[in-house]
Amino acid sequence: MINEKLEKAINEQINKEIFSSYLYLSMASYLADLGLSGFANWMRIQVQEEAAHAMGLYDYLIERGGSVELEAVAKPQTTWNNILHVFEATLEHEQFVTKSLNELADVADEVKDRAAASFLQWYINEQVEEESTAEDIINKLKLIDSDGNALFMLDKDMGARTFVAPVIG
Ligand code: OFO
Repeated sequence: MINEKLEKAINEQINKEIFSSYLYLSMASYLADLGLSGFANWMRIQVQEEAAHAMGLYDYLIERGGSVELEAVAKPQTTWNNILHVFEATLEHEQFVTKSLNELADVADEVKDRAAASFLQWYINEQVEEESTAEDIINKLKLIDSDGNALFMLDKDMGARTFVAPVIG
């Protein structure tokens, strides 16, 4: 049976992952409104990734004999200043999630649940890639600046992204 404090903290993280998915879904619609279908596609894949992250924690909690207790999902922001602002907000959000996962792993350590700590390490490692990908896109957008052709090419690249279900744990 999983420790109650850890169960509560994992439930809170499930909510954050679902919110991430919801936030990126909102960003995808903003990007589609800008006519950037490739970027919108990229963000929609991100939506699926975040939903998979939430489900990984959901399944883990059940596997450990805990109970999933879903909370309300907050309304996400619906508009940004421009495309660069979208990815800066993405990076900021991922940094928030990284901090939250580190705190969650601290709870697992505190209650001496090594299995949970080991499981959560996958999520912490994943954040390195999540942050670095957002940084990479920000750098490209800064380089492109107002070059419409370069933005068109990048949008095409972003449109090629496909969903590969993450193997969690
Ligand atoms: Fe779930 O990795 Fe982003 O938030």
